[in-house]
Amino acid sequence: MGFITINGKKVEFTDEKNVLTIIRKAGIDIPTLCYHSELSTFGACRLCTVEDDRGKLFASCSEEPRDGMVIYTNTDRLRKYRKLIVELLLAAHCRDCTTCVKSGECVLQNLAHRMNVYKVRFENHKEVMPVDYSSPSIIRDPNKCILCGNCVRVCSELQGIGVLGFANRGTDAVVTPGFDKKLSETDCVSCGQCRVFCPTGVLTIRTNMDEVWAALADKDTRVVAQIAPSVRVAAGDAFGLPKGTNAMGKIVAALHRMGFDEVYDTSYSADLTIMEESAEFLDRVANGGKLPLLTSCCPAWVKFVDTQFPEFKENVSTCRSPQGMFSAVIKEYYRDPAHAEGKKTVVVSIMPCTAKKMEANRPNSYTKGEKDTDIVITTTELIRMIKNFGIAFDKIEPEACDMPFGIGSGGGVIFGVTGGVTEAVLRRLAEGHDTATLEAIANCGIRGEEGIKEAVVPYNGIDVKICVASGLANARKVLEQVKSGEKEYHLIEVMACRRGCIMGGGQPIPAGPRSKAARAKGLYDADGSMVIRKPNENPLMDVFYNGYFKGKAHELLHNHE
Ligand code: HC1
Ligand code: SF4
Repeated sequence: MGFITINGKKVEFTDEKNVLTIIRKAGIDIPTLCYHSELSTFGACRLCTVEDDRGKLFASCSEEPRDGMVIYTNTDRLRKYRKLIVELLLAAHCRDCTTCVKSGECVLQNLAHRMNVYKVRFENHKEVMPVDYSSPSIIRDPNKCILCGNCVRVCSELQGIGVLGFANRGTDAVVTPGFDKKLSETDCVSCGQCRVFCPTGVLTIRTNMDEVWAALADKDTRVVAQIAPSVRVAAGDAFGLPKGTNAMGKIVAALHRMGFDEVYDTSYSADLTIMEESAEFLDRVANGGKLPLLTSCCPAWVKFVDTQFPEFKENVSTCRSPQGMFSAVIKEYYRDPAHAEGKKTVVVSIMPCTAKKMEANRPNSYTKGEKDTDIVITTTELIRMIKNFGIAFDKIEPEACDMPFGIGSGGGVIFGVTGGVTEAVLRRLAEGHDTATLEAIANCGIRGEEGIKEAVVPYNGIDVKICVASGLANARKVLEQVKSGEKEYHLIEVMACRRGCIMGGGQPIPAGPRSKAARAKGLYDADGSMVIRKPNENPLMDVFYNGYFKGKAHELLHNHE
């Protein structure tokens, strides 16, 4: 423990790794473009530079705290220094702020405003580079790059893939995929985490909002929405609701106002996933099938296995994701002329995830030659549509989902946070449904912030060994250990994003470090307040397996290649 004096005030520190963290802890908003607490320190932008009592300038992100240090964060000299940095960055930056998707949320734009840079004194002589539209999920516009390196570090350090890197030197330096490839030609898994960490508008979500408006405007089209679990605890961020607020009822109401004919909760098909995946798991255990079983809901993870660990392909569950299952079920229902009433059906999936756009376009996301999910929009696009429609989201009264598919269990809702799929499987397999049983499952080791979690759960005479990982760099570690024989598991759940879909690449960019915890709590609270907590106790499961869809589970709920 020690003290440093910041702007004349003594501040205590303990194990903070750099001066910048202590400055922020003291409630001072020091600017940076390249620092992120979850990534290695790069020290490139120099905006977090501070001045000490002897007039020395240093970047606070790369300086270890020392007891007795005296620093100033906002002297006249520092203001001029930072303003010049921003001016120089803008000099080499494209100037289409009015139409840039990032406008209003761009860190560089905000800094220019804050520092009163109202005119860029220098001409931009940089050659205009082509924009990469090749990915179904992410658009990459290198003309807006400020070389902060965040995307490079996220993709290699958190996701363990390393699609992006630096090339060339000096004023020719750029961030690009290797050999100047397009994103679609690389091992990019469409997770969108580079977009979350990009401070400007280089990496943005490929949007599909106009297709949704077109479907809504067509009177001969039935537009059906499904809303993923984690959308409900992030959408409110954009409308001033407290972090992690469960806004599901408001989202449903907003979609009804916009003209959606039916609105559903993806938790319904998450319950179907649990029914199918637990059956597949028990079958593999009983009949010597490939183990460990790897979950298949997260498309970025599935692509990661395909490209990085093809030897584990057969371990991946054959279950479609909840998105895929729900869309296939809706489409099948309305293929029946008795239900269709002469209308065409368009399924819009509202997801926290950019990779779901890629999943919807995979060859195995078609049934009977028809695309299951027609359009995927992210939470961020949903927010823009709600704003565009002029809905006062904070005031709109909540509404319930529609029928015949409008019931999901709490087990389905917690899919949105890492460990949720496993927890729901364990609920399915447990005999009881009393609070003590559910609490014992919740406390078996699969909840919490760690990137890799393990649990051993006794079931039918065997000790079921489970691993839950989030972040693909962690998933790589786990698969390497399984490969080398160092670890042995029966079930491995992976979500590509840190803490799962709540931090998906299509979510609003979290404001502050508490967002992750607040979103997770929002989902666990939503689960806790539900009458039906176990997927197998959702009354619509029986309706599915013994009613209209009897005998169709295999065709609709599984991948067939
Ligand atoms: Fe997810 Fe899933 S939990 S993958 O993170 O299995 O996107 O929220 O919808 O499909 O249910 C995402 C979330 C989501 C699917 C479910
Ligand atoms: Fe890397 Fe994910 Fe970005 Fe692709 S979308 S470049 S995998 S961080």
